[in-house]
Amino acid sequence: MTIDKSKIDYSLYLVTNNEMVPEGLDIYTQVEKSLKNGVTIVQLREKDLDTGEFIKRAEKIHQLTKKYNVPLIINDRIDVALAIDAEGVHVGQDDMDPALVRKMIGNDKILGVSTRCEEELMGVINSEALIDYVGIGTVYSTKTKNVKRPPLNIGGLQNLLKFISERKPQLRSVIIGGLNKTNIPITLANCAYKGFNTDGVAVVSCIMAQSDAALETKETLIAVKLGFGKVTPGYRHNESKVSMVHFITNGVVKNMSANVCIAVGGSPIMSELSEEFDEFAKFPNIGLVLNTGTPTSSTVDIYIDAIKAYNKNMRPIVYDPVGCGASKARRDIMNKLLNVGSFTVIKGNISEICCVAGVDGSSMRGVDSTMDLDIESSVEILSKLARERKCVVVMTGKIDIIVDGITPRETLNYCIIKGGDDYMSKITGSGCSLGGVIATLISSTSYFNAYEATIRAVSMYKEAGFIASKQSKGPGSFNVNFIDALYKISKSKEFGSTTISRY
Ligand code: 3NM
Ligand code: MG
Repeated sequence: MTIDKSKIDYSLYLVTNNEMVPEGLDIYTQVEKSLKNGVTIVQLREKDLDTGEFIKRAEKIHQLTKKYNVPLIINDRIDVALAIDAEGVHVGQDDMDPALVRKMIGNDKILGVSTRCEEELMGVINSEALIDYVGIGTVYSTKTKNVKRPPLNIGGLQNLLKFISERKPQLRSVIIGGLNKTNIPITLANCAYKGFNTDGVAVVSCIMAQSDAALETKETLIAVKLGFGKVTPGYRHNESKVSMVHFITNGVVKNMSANVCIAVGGSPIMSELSEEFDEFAKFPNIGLVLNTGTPTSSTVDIYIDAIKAYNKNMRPIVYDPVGCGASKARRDIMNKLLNVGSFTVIKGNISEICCVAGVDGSSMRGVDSTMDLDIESSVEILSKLARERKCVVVMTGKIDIIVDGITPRETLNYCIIKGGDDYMSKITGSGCSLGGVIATLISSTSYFNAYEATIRAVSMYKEAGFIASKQSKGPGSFNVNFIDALYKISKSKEFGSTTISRY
């Protein structure tokens, strides 16, 4: 197989491991499934095979990789690589000197070297041999390989990628160790955010050890693409800090939103001054609630500035497209905002969600929900939107449905939350200020906990509604009791009268 070394796609790099293949499956079927579903390069790594057996296996694997036009790299064994005319060799720090390897395999083959620190990278950069790529690891702790040094984590990884970018930007790299579909997007996004890029992600167990390697490969590839995406819905946070919530919201609900945010431990800021958005978005643990319920001719630019500032600084946004289907003008605004950037959570009633999802038949009367949909169709629409926008989508109503579009899956996870009380629909702002509770909770947790944090926010909200209703004589006292209840239960672990069904 002839390869153009300038065009090698390192994005999803499979390193094999025969020992962890589940019973009933074998290394060949696992590798073929992974090739069929998007692995871009394969390394055959065998630690215990005798030379004859190694060559036999390598030949069989090579037949497969050639069929999918994917390069095959042999770990450590130059003789095996030469015997089967593999596309390349990968060596570790304790293996043969890369300069010698290069002499033996010639200039057309791919040569990769494992590195763990600046010193080892310096060795690669100064090597007289042409080294095509480095493996950088261990990123996170892993059971797959017995590694003695502590994992690099994001900070260490960023430093090494920076080191390369400053000294030898043409050196390709893949990152390895404990990477899986859940942590890949945020890991890549966190590096890209700083301007330090890698070329791919190398994985072992998250494909080789899986009973459905086809599905797992597909999902891991989605995760890699998400991480490499220019638009990153990911956000960063700081464990120790209290959440701040920046509200751009409609005039009707400002007071209620601020009180509710404080009740659950957040710190609200109301601002529609574009000039300070970038500064705000740099605060630790800040999130934006963008509620477009009362747009004016001048607010659209403010919305856009806010989305840009929060996306740029990798902070979460809860988008509440209140009444977005009520008029052509509102639909135009919604479309503009969807085109500007990305959101972490989109929240709305049935009509609003249908409108954002671009589903026909969403008719609106004022800002009230007028449509009726069964759960199955609702979940379908929510999943479409969640997948497209890579965010969490919340549909509020008699029951609330939440879909997780952040964790890449073939079928998205969702949950149904039941509880609350009718009183909640008798006061203004109860829907809108939920956005503030969601923002408070997601801002103090990591991107990949945003779904769980949203579930907690919605259930806490419903539970407070239920508790308050028992103590109230009417909507007026309900309003007061609701904030009391929310304040009291905001630290609770469980919400007794609210049910969460997960799917
Ligand atoms: N090399 P998994 S870590 C083969 O740090 C290998 O150089 C590493 O396996 C390094 O994807 C590793 O299952 C194993 O965590 C990675
Ligand atoms: Mg080795």
